[in-house]
Amino acid sequence: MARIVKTAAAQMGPISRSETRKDAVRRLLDLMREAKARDAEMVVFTELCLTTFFPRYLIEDEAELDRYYETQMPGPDTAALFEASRELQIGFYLGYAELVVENGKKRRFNTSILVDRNGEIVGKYRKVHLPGHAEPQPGRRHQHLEKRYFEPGNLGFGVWRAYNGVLGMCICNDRRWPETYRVMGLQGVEMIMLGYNTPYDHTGHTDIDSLTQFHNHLSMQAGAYQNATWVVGTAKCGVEEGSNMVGQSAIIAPSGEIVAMASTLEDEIITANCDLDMGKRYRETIFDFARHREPEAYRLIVERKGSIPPA
Ligand code: CDT
Repeated sequence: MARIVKTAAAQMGPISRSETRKDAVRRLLDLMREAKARDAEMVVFTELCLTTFFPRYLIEDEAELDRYYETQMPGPDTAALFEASRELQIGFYLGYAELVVENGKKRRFNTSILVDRNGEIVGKYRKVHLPGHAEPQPGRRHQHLEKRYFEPGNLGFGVWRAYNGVLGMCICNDRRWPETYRVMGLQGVEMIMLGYNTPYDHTGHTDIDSLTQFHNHLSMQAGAYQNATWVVGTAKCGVEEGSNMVGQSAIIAPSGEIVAMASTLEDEIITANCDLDMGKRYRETIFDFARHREPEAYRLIVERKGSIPPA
């Protein structure tokens, strides 16, 4: 019997710098209700979906910076999402900036959580691959200071038994790295959820940046196919405070095919009935990891790296 998860990706249009947490949560609740009306049982929100994408600014005042982070989840402004989840019986993935105090020291992470249909958190992930810089770059129209405002995630790439399957999470830039998918693939992941904020001018090289939409889908489609998993990629997009960000949120099957894609640059729900059994035929044939992977050969290649003669 098929294991269908009726899944929604909740793309968001821009969030302005003046928009409050309450405003953003109101939009998320509208998206959640629409996902439910379209019969979804899980909705994937985006990366840092409670505020504008603040790493584009140099923020030197610590109190001002702290306001972009959540110190509790659920917190006073986000509790409504958990209540709606319970009431509507719909789960969600949510990306947010997390601030924790450990041994008197502030630690900051770019985080996502997986919530079940009863409003309970079942998994937490902290973004591993942080793009951009720690120091502002001269000449850039928009900074990308994730390396300043977050430390690399310290929870690894876990997977969780939920929704009658094995689910995993990653965040934005993680989707470009094969290791992200493979570490979860080796744990039998069946669906990977992720949110992204991707400005078109993210490398500063116009020829590369003109391929932003292609590289967005290329990364997720390759990750899905090579690891026989569903990938649900949800954008924050459109022109946010002058930064033009890619949309095309997509739900991608283990075949690597896009089965649903957003067509606007605004708040938009897309849905698909994702059969978690669909990856099985790939895992039993072309991507039977136990039969066809050659970990020993990979180890030898890595070890020999130092002995490659200089060009
Ligand atoms: N948010 C995020 O990770 N964005 C990056 C682009 C910025 S690189 C300076 C991405 O890989 O989409």
